[in-house]
Amino acid sequence: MTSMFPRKDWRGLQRRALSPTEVVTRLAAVTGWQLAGNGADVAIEKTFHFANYHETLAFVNAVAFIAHAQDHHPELTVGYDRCTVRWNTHDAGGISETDFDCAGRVDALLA
Ligand code: H2B
Repeated sequence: MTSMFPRKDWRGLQRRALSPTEVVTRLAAVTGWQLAGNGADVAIEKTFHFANYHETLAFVNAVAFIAHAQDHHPELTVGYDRCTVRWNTHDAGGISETDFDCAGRVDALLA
C-alpha cells in the first residue's frame, strides 16, 4: 500500500552547510535555539519542558511526524518532563537551511 503521509522529496535539491556567519544570523532570529557540538557534529538544539511524561511523549510523537514528513530527522534526548531536540544535516556535514526550517516547525507545535 502506498503511504498516506506526504513526504519531502530531496532529489534534485541542493543542500549545503551554512557558513558560521549564516548560522549566527539565523540563530538570532529564533528563540531558545543554541549552537551545540563541533565540526561535522555541529548542531542547533533546544530543550522543551513539559508537565509530565505523557506531555513529553506527545511532543516527541509530533516531532516524529514532522521528521517523517520532512525526511529530516533530529536527535532527541527524552526525559520525564523534557526533550532536547538537536538538528544538523549529516548529508551536508553541518547545519543547513533545512535545520532552521524544521526548528521553526517544532516551535510552531507549541505556539
Ligand atoms: N536527517 C538529518 N538530520 N540529516 C540528514 O542529512 C538527513 C536526514 N538526510 N534524514 C536524509 C534523511 C537522507 O538521508 C534521505 C535519503 O533523504
